[in-house]
Amino acid sequence: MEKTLVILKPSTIQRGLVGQVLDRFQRKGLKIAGLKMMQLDEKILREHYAHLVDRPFFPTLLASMMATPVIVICLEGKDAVEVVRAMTGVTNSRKAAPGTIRGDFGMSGQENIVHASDSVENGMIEVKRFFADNEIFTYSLLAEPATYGPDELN
Ligand code: FUP
Repeated sequence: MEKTLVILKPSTIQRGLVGQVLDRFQRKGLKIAGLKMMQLDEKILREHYAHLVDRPFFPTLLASMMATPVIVICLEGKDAVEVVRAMTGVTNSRKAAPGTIRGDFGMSGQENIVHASDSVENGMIEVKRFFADNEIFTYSLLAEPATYGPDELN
């Protein structure tokens, strides 16, 4: 099934929201295929945010993402990328719809709680960027037959 990368950013760690954010993904029915804490550095962030390196806010984005360790999560499920992006909400938390993670937990464009892959292709690239192959697990959830209909499990 499709995989996507989520990062619980330093704002989530500092504000004590790790459990609540992770709980939302599990309640939705997404499977945790990988999860670990890591300290990001400039090298991986320049790669991850390559589309933003020339923007004026990039230095503060770097500092923000390195302020504490982060928690990286690989979530798996049908249409996982689209589902997780919808749950995340738009970039600026003040504009994110209530009911989304950013909309419910954030007040900032930069300190916006989570990163979520924005396309299926980037999901695959980003999972590989943050996880070694042996850190991604394949297993069955007993709840799967109650989570999906049979024709959704391909
Ligand atoms: P998103 O896909 O919603 O995470 O948004 P982007 O890839 O455009 O931005 C990545 C991160 O850069 C955001 F999560 C926060 C930061 N950012 C700013 O601080 N200011 C901006 O104007 C845009 C992005």
